[in-house]
Amino acid sequence: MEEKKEHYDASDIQVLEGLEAVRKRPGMYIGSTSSTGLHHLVWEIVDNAIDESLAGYCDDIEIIINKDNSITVKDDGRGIPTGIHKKTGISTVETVYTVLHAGGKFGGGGYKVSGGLHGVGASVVNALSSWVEVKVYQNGKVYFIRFENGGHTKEPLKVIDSCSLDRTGTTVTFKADPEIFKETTVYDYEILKTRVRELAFLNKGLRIILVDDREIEQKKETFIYEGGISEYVKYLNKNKTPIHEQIIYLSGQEDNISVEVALQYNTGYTSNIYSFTNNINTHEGGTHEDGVKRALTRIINNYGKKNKFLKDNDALLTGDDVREGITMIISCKHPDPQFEGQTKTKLGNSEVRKIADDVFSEGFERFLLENPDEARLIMEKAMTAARARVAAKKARELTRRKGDLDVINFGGKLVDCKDKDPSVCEIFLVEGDSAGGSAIKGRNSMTQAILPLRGKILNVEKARLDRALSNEEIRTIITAFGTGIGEDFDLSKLRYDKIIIMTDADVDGSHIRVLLLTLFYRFFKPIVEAGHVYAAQPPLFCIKHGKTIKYVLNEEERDNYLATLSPNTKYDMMRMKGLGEMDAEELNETTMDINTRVLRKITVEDAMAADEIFNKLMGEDVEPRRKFIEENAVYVENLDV
Ligand code: 1YM
Repeated sequence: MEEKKEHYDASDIQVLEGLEAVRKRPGMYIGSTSSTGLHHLVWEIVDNAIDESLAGYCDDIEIIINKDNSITVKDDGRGIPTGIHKKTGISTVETVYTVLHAGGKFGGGGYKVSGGLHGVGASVVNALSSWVEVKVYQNGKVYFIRFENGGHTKEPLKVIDSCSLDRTGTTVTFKADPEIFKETTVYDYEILKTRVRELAFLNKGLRIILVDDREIEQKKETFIYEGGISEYVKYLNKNKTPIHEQIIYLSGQEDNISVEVALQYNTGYTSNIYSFTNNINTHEGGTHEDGVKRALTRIINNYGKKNKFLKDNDALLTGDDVREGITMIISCKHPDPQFEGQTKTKLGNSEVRKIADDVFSEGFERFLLENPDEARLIMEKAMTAARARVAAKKARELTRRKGDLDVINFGGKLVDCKDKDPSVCEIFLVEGDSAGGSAIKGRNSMTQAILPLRGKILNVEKARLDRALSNEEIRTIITAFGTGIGEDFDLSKLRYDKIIIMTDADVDGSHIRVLLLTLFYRFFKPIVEAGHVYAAQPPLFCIKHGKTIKYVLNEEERDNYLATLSPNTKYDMMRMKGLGEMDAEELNETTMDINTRVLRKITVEDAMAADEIFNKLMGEDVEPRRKFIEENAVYVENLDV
């Protein structure tokens, strides 16, 4: 590092607070100390390796879940600088891991573009770990440093070995502190895998290996996509039917801000647009997404008019028309992104709107000119959507009138709560009339509304908005929520703070949950994004001994509870078959009472995953569905798809 000293000045590093501050208020730094926060630690370390790859020095990253649920992250970059840091007087490695920095540049030179805390993450991870070990391979030497008890340096950086001169990189191992992560310190392989795959898609050519060493048989998967986000679109469309073969890819850069877009239309009716900035999913969109959408609508209309698909006095195609059936990834890399919005996942930099518009319009216009067959298919698709939109509007007007007048019919299903203040109200969407009956009796009638659902909800993947609106269950849900739908949607009109899906813990139950999540994902995404959707967690087992009855949520809890009983107790245990088996009081106590119940907040990722399962099970393509059912035959024997 010494050779770079001249690049530093006092403003490069701002020591804001000590690591102690991080331990006092971990939520401020990693969001929460739940399982989500735990996994966040991994990304903070991985982000530094990704930055190194974006800077052009690293091709391979390996993430290992060790037996003790510590995590090892390795990269083959330059290695964190090992020299003495001018400002702190200790090695740069130690500085990076012990000094809490303001965001922004640390090492000088190239900018950091990866997500998370912009390079400040290493010290945060250290603060929240029982121990951390860092090895740096540099100049033919292996440097080593260890920290304990929330970031206390055990011993300064030292050389512990030699290595070949061409071996460089950083290896970090950390163990999350159970004092901080009281809920759990156990990693979920699938959570890590989903994000690793996404990172590999977003950073083309980067190889990321994920290893799970906790089981006797090691699990190991490698993710590398030479096609980057084009392969991501292909992956997302794998269970859909594309209307054109080629994935359209456009990219460009201006003022150090790069924009990449990949897209493909399919025969479906929904639009799946995912945007990212510096590898962070911008769920709430922002200027990059606005710019691309604006350009897409304009270019298609221009092309349509110029090539006589649209006549002079035809109405213009709307944004929704041209996005029907589109799967699109937008990836922006920005040296200084501003994140806004409720969940800080909306890109705010205004200059990006024009850059994204320019990059997209230039590339997409050329694509349409050079590929008239594909252009025709896309035009026809958008024009059909426009016709359906006009029809849907008529259908919607019909529901609106019905919604106002049909109080009796509506009241017959929804059992509303008395309080009208949305911030305290909840609605339970309950599977079946009998559980619905118990829920009505067991609820707190001031704040808890019950909507019993009969039978299966319409498969919205196959249905456009107009048909979805003709489904009675769906209409009831829309009316109950109060937000309207489609162009009329207004989140501020939501009548309940919590929408709680209450289904059985069996295959039918999860099927209904998937259907509901898909409905929300497609038509009420802002409700999911704003964190209003929850899944109730009804107990899986009921254990009776003597006069005591204990309900437990899962096998682990069951075993823990059984272990607390004396071996002589007679163990009368029953696996719950459904919500309908519980009477009102039991249902209240186990699943509804705000003091004793367990709810799971549904995230957009959950809804996205539901969408994926849904596509497999319900999409038009029979093959993936047959395969899924075959592979999961034991679970789906009474699944009616
Ligand atoms: C497994 C985690 O942290 N890799 C890593 C981190 C750094 C560098 C290389 C690096 C950056 C720079 C120069 C620079 C970091 N360096 C710093 C700092 N992997 C992992 N690989 N040389 C090496 O940004 O200029 C912070 S992170 F600030 F010291 F330069």
